[in-house]
Amino acid sequence: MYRVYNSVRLNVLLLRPDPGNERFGLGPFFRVEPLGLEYIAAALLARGHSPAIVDLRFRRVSSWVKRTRPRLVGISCMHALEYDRVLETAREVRRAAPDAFIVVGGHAAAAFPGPLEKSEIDAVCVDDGEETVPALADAIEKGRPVSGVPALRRKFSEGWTSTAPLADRTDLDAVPLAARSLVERDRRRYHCLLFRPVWLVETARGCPYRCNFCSVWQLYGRSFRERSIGAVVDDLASVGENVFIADDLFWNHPDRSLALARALKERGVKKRWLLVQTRTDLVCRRPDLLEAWRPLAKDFDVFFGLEAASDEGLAGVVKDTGVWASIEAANIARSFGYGVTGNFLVDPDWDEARFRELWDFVAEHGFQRAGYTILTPLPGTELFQRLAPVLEGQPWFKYDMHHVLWEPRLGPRRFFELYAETWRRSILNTRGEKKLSDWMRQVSVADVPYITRVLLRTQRMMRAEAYLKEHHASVPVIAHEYPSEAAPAS
Ligand code: B12
Repeated sequence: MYRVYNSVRLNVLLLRPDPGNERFGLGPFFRVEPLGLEYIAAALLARGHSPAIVDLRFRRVSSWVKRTRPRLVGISCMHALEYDRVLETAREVRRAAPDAFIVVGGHAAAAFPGPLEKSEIDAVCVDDGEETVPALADAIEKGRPVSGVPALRRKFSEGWTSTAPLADRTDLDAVPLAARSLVERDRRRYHCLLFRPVWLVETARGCPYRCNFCSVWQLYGRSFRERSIGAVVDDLASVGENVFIADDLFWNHPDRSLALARALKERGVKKRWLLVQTRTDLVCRRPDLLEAWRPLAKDFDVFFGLEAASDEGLAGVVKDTGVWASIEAANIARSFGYGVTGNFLVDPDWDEARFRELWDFVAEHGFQRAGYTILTPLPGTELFQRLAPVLEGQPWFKYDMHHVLWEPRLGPRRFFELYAETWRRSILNTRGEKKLSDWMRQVSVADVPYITRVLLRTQRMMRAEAYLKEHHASVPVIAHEYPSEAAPAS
C-alpha cells in the first residue's frame, strides 16, 4: 500500500479524448466514465500528487491545461480507432503546455503502441497504469531519468526504446477504489441507452479464452485478475443505481462470484440496472450463478459474445464452444428474468446465404436485442499481424468494427445493403417492431429529448449509403461535435 503524503507534489492532467468516431456501433448509446483514469488518479493521490481528469467528449483541452498547469499529461487510448484523435489531442496539449511530459496509455496503446510512437508524444505505457504513472510523476518531480520507470515505450534522441517490464501483473487491490469524485461534474452525461446516469464498475480483469478477434487475452497473456470482495462491495455500495460492469468475463470464477453475491446481499446492495458481459458455455455450466445474482438488480441484462449462427462460424473465430450454448444460455438467462443481449460478427467474406443463416438464427431464437459488428483484425491480435500487408494504409477510424478494411466478397454495395438489413432486424430499428413511441414510454419526460437524439443517431446503421460513403474515404473524416446540451463548460 502507498504512503499518504501531506503536501501536493506534481500536477497531473489525465485526459479521455473524444474518440472522433462514434457514428456507428455502441458509442452513441454507451457513454461511460473513464474508469482506468480514475484508478490511476487514485494511485497518484495516494502518492501525494494532484491529478485532474477531463473528459474531452464534453470539455476543451486548452482551457483545462491552463487551469491545471500540469507537468505530466496522460492521455488514454482505449480503442485502435482513436489513435489519430489521440495524436491530435497530444498536439493540442503540446501547444498549450510545451514543457509538459505527455504519456499515452490504455488498452489499444498497450496492445499496439506503434502508431503512437510519434514526436508529439514522450512515452507510451504498455501495461496497466496504476504503478507506472505515479512512478513517472515521481521521476519527473525529482528530475530522475524516465528510463527507470517500468512498462514504457519512451522516446529518446535516436528513436523509441522499451523500459523494463513490471515485475508482476498489477494487483488490482493495490488501488482498491477509483477516484470517482474527479468525474462527478459529468455524471449526468454518462449513460447506457435508457439508463442515466450510469456508473462503470470493475470487479475483475482479463480472460483465459482465446477468441481470435479479441486483443484482451493477447495483451494480458490469458490471465484473469480479481479485486477483493471487500473492495468490490464497497465500490458497488458507493455508486449509483445504474451500473455497467466492465469485466471482460463476468462469473468466470464461480465460487468467488457466489461469495460476492452473498456479500452484496448482506450489505443490502440492490441496483436499478446491472449489465454484465459473459460467455454462453459458462452460463450453461453454472445456472446457479445467475440465480444467485438476479435479486441484486431490478433490471439485469447479460451480454453474450454470440459471434456466429453456426458451429463452423464459431470454430472460425476460435470461440471454443458451439451454438447449442448460445441457445441454451439465452433460455437459462431468460428463465431467471435477465434481458439477453449480445453481439454477432459479420465476416466480409460472407455470401448471401450466410446473412440469411444469421437472420434465421436471430428470428428463431429471439436475439433481436443483439448487435452486429464486422469481423475486424484489431491491432494486438495475431489476426492483425497476419493480415498486416492487406491492411496497410487504412485509416484508424475504420477500426470501429463497422467498416470493412478490404473489398468484401459480395462487393461493398451488396455487402453493406445486407449488413444494413441485418441491423434493420434489430430492436434499434425505430421502423421495426419497437417504434420510437414505444421507447419513449420507457423513459422519464426529462430524458425524452436525449433518448430521441441517441436513437435517431443510431438509425444511420440501417442505411447502406452511410457505410458506403465512409468505405470510399481514404482519409480520416474527423467531425468534432459537442452535444448541444453540453456546450463545453471550460
Ligand atoms: C467500457 C468499454 C467500452 C465502452 C466505453 C468506451 C468509451 N467510449 O468510453 C463502450 C461500450 C462504449 C465501448 C465501445 C466500443 N468498444 Co470497448 N471496451 C470497453 C471495455 C469492456 C472496458 C474498458 C474499461 O473501462 N476497463 C476498466 C478499466 C479500469 O481498465 P482500462 O480502461 O484498461 O484502464 C487501465 C489500463 O488500460 C491503463 N490505462 C488506461 N488509460 C490510461 C491512460 C494512461 C495515460 C496510462 C499511462 C494508462 C492507462 O491503466 C488503467 C488502470 O489499470 C474494454 C475491455 C478492456 N479490457 O479494455 C473494451 C474494449 C476497449 N473495446 C473494444 C471495442 C472493439 C469497442 C467497439 C469498437 C465495439 C463495438 N461493438 O462497437 C466500440 C467502439 C466505440 C467507439 N466508437 O468509441 C475493444 C478494443 C480493441 C481494440 N484493440 O481496439 C476492447 C478491448 C474489448 C475487446 N474485448 O476487444 N467500449
